[in-house]
Amino acid sequence: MRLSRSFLLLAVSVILFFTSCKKENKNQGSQPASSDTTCVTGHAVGDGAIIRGQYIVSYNSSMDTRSMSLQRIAETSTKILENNLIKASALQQSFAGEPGGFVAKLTDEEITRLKKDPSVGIVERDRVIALGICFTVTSPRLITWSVKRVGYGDGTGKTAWVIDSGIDFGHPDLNVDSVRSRSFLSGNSSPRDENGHGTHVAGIIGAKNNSIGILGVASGANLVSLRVLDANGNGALSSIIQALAYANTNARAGDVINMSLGADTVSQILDQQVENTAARGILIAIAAGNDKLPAHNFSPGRANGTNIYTVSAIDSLDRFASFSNYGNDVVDVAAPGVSILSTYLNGRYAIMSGTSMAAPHVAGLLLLRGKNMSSSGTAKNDPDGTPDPIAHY
Ligand SMILES: [Ca+2]
Ligand SMILES: [Ca+2]
Ligand SMILES: [Ca+2]
Repeated sequence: MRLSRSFLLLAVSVILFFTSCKKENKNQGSQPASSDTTCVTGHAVGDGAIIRGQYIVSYNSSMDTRSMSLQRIAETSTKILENNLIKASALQQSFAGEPGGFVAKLTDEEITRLKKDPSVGIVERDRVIALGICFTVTSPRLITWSVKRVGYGDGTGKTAWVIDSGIDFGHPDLNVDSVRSRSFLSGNSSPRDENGHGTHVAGIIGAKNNSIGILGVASGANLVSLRVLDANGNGALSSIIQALAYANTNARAGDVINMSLGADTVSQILDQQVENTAARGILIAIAAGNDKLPAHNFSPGRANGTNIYTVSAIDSLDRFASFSNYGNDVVDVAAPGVSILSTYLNGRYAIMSGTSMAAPHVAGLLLLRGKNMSSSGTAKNDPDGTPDPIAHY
């Protein structure tokens, strides 16, 4: 039986990739596969590609934009553009957070002028993020091997912010916070999932303790959808930065942000947003990525600091997943990420693989335990020679 493996990597270069191999088999059993060699992952077409002419501009860190309204930030951005003889129509989006900034269409000459402006921090190219997803739709079972492995508890009243492809708002096994959910996709204001990846991640964190489906690590938690990936698993680096900025100003200390995605390069603006948000007491679980490479090559997994947990993947036998990124200069902990059963679009359930699935196990534990999250055992055959501790309640 061929099983899926989906993986999401967040590359800082603003490209996410997924493999594409969709299978739906309603009669399939729900036994987890111990192998991660089926359904080989690959880079999705377009992942990491430059979005021509589009740039992310952060304000100088001395500018306090965190408490400013988006309207006010947009006015400030427009003023910066005008001061540098750039037409206001260049402005695409603005964001608060730490650092705040904006997304704009710019020429090389305009960038040169902007970089000299003391109110500007960093100017980065915007990039495509594309996920390769591979999954098998299957039948549910109440307590999956992976949730049993890390431990679980009651997440009622706790909040996880899921930066991903959205969440299936109608799924009977999920408690979605529709009021605070947002889309950061340009031209699409719905935070509902049309891809399946975000719904799968959300279920691992907080599927309800009821008579159906599965049990999440922190069952019943409030799940906020911050949508940055479209139906095909594609998005932009600038959307991830905007979503994080929104969470920075709306989440509370003790809340958890899950980032099962990444760029295929480094983004200083994204890393700064992660580090400054975590410094506010908001806990952040981040997928290490699925490139079989050092995790320090990619944002936001490379971001380090208190309250930041970069997560590698293991299988049901505690073996380090063949696809997982590694390196304890940035990786903090391992969690199950091979053949993981969770919620899927339209009230269904599916099996996916990737560090994308490992991070939300840690997100659930962080909701329950915060900094007191423990570990149990270590990853076997960890390629960097320092076995990662396996996250546990
Ligand atoms: Ca359930
Ligand atoms: Ca780290
Ligand atoms: Ca390691």
